[in-house]
Amino acid sequence: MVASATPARFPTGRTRARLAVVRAILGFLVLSATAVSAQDPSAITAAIQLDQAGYLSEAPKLAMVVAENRQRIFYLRRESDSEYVYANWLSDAQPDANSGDDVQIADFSDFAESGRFFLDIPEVGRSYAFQLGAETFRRPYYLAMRSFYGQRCGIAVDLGPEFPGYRYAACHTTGAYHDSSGKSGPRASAYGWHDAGDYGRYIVNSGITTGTLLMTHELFGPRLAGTSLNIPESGNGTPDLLNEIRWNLEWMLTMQDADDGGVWHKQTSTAFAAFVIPDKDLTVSQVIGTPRSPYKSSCASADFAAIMAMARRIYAPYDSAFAERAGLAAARAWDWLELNPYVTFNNPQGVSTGEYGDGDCSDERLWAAAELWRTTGSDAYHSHFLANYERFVASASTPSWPHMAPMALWTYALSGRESIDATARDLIGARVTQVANDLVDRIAASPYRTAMTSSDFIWGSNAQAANYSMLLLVANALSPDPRFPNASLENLHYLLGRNPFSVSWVTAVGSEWFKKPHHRPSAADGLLEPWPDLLAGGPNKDRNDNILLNLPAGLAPMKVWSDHPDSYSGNENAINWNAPLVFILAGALPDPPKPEPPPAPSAAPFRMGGR
Ligand code: G3I
Ligand code: 9MR
Ligand code: ZN
Repeated sequence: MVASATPARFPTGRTRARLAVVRAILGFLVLSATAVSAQDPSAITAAIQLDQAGYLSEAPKLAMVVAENRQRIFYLRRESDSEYVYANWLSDAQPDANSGDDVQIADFSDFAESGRFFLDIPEVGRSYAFQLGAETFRRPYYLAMRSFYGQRCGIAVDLGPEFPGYRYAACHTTGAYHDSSGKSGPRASAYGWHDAGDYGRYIVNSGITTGTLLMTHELFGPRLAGTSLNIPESGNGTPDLLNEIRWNLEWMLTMQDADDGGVWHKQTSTAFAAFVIPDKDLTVSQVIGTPRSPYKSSCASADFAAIMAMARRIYAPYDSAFAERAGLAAARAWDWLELNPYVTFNNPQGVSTGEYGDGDCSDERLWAAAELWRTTGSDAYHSHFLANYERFVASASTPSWPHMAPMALWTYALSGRESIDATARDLIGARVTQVANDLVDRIAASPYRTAMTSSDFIWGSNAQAANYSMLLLVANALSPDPRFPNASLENLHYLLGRNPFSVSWVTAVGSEWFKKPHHRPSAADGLLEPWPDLLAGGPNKDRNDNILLNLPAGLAPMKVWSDHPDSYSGNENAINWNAPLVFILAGALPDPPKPEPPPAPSAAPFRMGGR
């Protein structure tokens, strides 16, 4: 008996009959022969690669096996008593170009029970235990979103009894205007999230991050309503997702020049901080500009306008005064942008923190126009969008910090506004569906069942995997198709352990997560485990740091990764990477039994001030 080359998602009738026999005979033999070794945790093998958090009962459930010792059959056992519950064929091994591995697939999609289980392959070993159920991703969601609390600047942070010792005092409380900003003297330095493993705050990266999180609320808010993030604001009547985002919005608002409405690019020290805990970094957090008039940059101002327009409509039911403040700020940033559309940013002399430089801000501007129109319905924004969107459609795929057109197109198509242009809506919808269909096919054809192509393995590749899934979920919102959410889960499984390293790339999620992020608090706090809930940048074939450069030559793209604290181009965390993780985890949660949607935003157009 030979396993089929491509395992059918569900065994065919004949396979089922053969399997029944196999289960009867081998199930009995293996039960008695390997129950002991299956219970023995030392039998856990990295050769069985699976989502260490687990799978949804209703979705496809695949694990990967990369072992010299080719086996034919795998068993599923209950964690509590190692009882055998299911068996199936392993697929033939298929060569995977991204990793260079020969991958066998263990498909247990037709096993629909809930609980904790592990896979057992005689002669290979057993897998980590994982969960099956509808709520599998509730805790990963909680952890991934709560990681933003752990990135807060300007306030004492304490993860509490759940993670004892993970805390720091209020940090970076001294702010100033850098010469390049066009202003001078001390200034506020409160609020915001540390960008990554460094302590800088950057408007451009805040833009995509906050936009992704606000979209999470707009698409999946009701699923999250019951999940407290256990943050200082919890219980104040506003959803915790919005409470956490507000911390960053308040910082972004401080970055708008009150004199003209433009927005500075970043607030950081002039060089990256030493590897110390946040409150021990005593460098001054400086507002850094272009460094000639007009000092503010177009990409930052456009991202800011988009975010504040979103905040205008999303916070209206919870805090109307704040929503109005955001709306006013958005309109002013847009007006500045009309006068200054082409001001790009490069690090001024003497500044070596992250650049987030982007030579073309027209996509960010498109996003601002789309969000402003979605919130206000105003013709001025609409005509900018309609005059400019078309050239972005044909190449639109996933967003990234320098490429925001996808977010612009998505929000336009999702707006639900009556004044929507039908041609634009249909063009965008067709493109999103086409890309989603292509991704579904690509995932199905890839032995590791990811959407990743070899060119995706660059700095932050894990976020690219998450963003592919985000696109699939947006496509599902535009035109529902169960293949889209199912495919989105496949990239998530890759991130949570179904990868050549058999590692969960999210700290504190799964059984064996990466341990040494390029994350200053984790490196400096003296605690054994890293801070929880951080997504690693992931494999990076460009090898932009010495750790990756020193790995063996000729590694396949998916293998260029090392769990080393100095590998900032593969093992750092970043807010714009954790954000799509939050989005896709929210997308993997069940709808609430009795849907209680948050109060709908008022149907009347919002006043943005001055318009
Ligand atoms: O856009 C090109 C693409 O066309 C090309 O195919 C590809 C091949 O290498 O490169 C792409 O450019 C990359 C660019 O990011 C856009 O994604 C660069 O190679 C790559 O070096 C660059 O990396 C950025 C890195 O900063 C260096 O500037 C990362 O995206 C960005 O996430 C990272 O951000 C840092 C901040 O500067 C500081 N804080 C930490 C944060 C995360 O590491
Ligand atoms: O710690 C920095 C990290 O946050 C950035 O992503 C990375 C790239 O800009 O730079 C890191 O800082 C390193 C610097 O670039 C080179 N010297 C060593 C620094 C710390 O490892
Ligand atoms: Zn700080």
